[in-house]
Amino acid sequence: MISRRSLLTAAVAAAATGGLAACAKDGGGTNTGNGNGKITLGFSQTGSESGWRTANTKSIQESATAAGIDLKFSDAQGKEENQIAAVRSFIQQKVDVISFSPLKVTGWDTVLKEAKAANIPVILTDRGVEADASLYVSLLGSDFTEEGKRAAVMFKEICKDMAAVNIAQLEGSTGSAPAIERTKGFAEAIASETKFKIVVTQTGEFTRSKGKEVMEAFLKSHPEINALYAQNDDMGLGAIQAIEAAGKKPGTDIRIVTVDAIKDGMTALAAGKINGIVECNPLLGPQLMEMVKKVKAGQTVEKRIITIEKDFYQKDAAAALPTRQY
Ligand code: GZL
Repeated sequence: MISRRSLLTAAVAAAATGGLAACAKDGGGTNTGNGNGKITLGFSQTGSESGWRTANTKSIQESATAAGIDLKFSDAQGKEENQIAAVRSFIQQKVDVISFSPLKVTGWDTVLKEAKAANIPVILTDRGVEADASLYVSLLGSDFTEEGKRAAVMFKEICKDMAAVNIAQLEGSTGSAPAIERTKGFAEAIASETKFKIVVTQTGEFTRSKGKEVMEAFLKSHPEINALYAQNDDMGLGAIQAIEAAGKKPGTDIRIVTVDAIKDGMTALAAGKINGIVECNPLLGPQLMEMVKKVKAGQTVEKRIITIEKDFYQKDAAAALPTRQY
């Protein structure tokens, strides 16, 4: 296990945006008439595409309750238009703070400008957007490019006995920050390694069913595949079903690295069906609620807070499993 450090924040002074810690004016919208003096948070979630997402939703909902924050939670069911509509609804309800995990990086400028005009601060969680950084207060979540690089490091260790590594890549949801950045980080990290080659790549939409379906097609069109980089556990677990149905041994005939480290993924790692997992921690709720309270109080929060995570090899799985929280 390459242990970096457990989850939490290393507040990272915003580099990319060049912005320093952001200080929002007192969170704008007056309470939504609930009259109970509670902070009201409007949250738009992507949907329920994966085990990671389920754990993320649970963390946000339970943390809001524990923090005494009135949570208005909207499940976009995988549709960007539902997310935009939810944010507009939160603006109309005059919530105190808005937060969301964006399905895609694009399409956010207009509604973010509407939130700014309504003086309602926005905190991005989990995933970033391609928009003017002044339109949101902070981004709390993993560095996906780094996760792609970490996956490559794991493959170099896992495949050191192999002369040629013919990689199938299952990408996350098209247009999402994790898919874009995990693809980029991985490609950059293997570029100098002549024995590594991505022979086929396609989105598996972060789901088990699509991961299985796409892997079935991969195995038919590319019998030379001997490695799989699945950008989340769920797609990897679906792919394992396809690999076994094709009479091959996952973890042996096809070396597999996935991302997330949900319990099902860690169980497959312990069983030798996955060779390495890059952790991406979904338990962002407590930090988000802390940030909501600070923003509402007009205090400074870091523009970019990166959750730092571990990586797990098969030898690490058994010891780690009992304490996994998701
Ligand atoms: C990553 C998150 C991704 C997970 C997937 O932070 O956005 O979306 O890796 C989830 O499991 O569907």
